[in-house]
Amino acid sequence: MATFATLVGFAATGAAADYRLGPMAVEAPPADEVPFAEPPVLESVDGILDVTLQVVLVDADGKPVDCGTPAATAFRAYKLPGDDRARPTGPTLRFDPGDTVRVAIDNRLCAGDDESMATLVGASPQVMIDQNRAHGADHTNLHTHGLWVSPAGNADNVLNIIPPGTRFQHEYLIPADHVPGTHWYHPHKHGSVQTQVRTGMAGALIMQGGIDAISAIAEATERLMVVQHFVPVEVAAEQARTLTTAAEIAFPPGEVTTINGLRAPTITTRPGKVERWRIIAAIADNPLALEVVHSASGDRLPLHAIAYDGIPVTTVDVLGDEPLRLFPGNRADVMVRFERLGDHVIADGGETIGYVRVEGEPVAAMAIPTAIDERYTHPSLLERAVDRNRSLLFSVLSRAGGGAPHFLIDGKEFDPNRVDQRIRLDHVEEWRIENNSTGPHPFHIHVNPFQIVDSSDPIYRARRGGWLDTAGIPPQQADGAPGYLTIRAHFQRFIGRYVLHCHFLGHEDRGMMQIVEVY
Ligand SMILES: [Cu+2]
Repeated sequence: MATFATLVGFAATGAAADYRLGPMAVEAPPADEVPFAEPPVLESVDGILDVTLQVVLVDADGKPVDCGTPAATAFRAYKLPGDDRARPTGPTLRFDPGDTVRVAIDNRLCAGDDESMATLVGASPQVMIDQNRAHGADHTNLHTHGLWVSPAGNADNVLNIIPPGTRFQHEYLIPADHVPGTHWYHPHKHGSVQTQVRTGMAGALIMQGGIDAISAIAEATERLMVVQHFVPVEVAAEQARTLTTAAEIAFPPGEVTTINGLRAPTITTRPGKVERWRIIAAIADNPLALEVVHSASGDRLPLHAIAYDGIPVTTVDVLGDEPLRLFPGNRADVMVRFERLGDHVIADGGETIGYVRVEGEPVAAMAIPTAIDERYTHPSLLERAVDRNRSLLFSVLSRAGGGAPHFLIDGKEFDPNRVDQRIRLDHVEEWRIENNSTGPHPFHIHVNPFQIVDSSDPIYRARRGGWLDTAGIPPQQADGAPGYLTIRAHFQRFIGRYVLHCHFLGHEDRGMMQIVEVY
């Protein structure tokens, strides 16, 4: 197997300053090309998926590092117990609606990576405000981003904390009527979410069924693309201390973009082929702007989006003139047809992150759907009576004396002991979420997804009625009015406390999060 260093493109012995490689060839894969590959897949059997994931600190070859022997270039990773090396992307978990999914997290990170966690455990409420900063990088937990499951107990409970040296068993009962789709898992321990996600802790959750059975989709070549932005552990730790403005924390420099942990991998396909890509923005910051370009002509290939955030659309969204924009946490299932021979690049913001080489004999004509039957997605709430309206405001306030600003929702930083939104079970609510910052904040709410009603961003306004679980609240408008996103959600089935937050995870770590309680 290729070493971890090869996979993510870092020198095994490189100092922190060497982690960023030079510019890649932009039109064709290099001579020593990396073939496209996917993470290992673990699939449910007879309705049960039972997995243990070890959380380990690894060296540049993916080998676990003993505590007390810091490596120059080390990452955090989800490792399978039987493997002697971790891969840079966690294993893919595949299951069906109605399944029971058990994930044990065995936290083998080194205690004392961050001493400040110890001072917070058991701290008085007056001290708790201090937790709204980067801290506790060796403590973790698990979030199943996009799954409609219980937020309580040992299910999708992100208020849980798994200290180093401990193991915690999760159990997710997947509803039989869950809309199947593309989701992902990552840690969500407040204070260390950004640093853990950008040093390697992410993997795909694929719920099978639904639109997978539509013939044009079933016939397409399916590929998973877990897109990650990597920095080594010591760089993430340094940046957590030194990057202070809202923009620096949301758009940190120096990340290496990978697909399934591979730097600029090459897909090989045949002319006429239609492919279905499950793309996951498994990132903490720096949104993606993805495009596929035919190298010889410079033409951008249309991407046909059949699902966003794992939830099928009803009218297929054809992206021709614009790149596919994904905020951290977003997913898109897109279909793309390769008609012409030759090399193509997959680019993110103009930087090459992959290649597609089209060669060989043409295949028979393959279809791409233009519409998807509404029975495959959530029933629309646009004509439903609204039980309650709410408004929320995301803002950033500079701190007296300097340093990182305060990241606020409704004027307050996160407090785990305060319930910010109490919601009746089964209510349909409409929320107007405003942003008076100069940059966007990606809004994410756990458990139930939401439907777009309106926005000051024309891209979202054009997608009125579409479903998401993460959407950028646009920045303050030219006339000084706040940017806004209006959504509807149906708070179905699950009671308990969970969270809404900014998915620029460095903003979340510093306080841009609220507790929701459905009762
Ligand atoms: Cu934010």
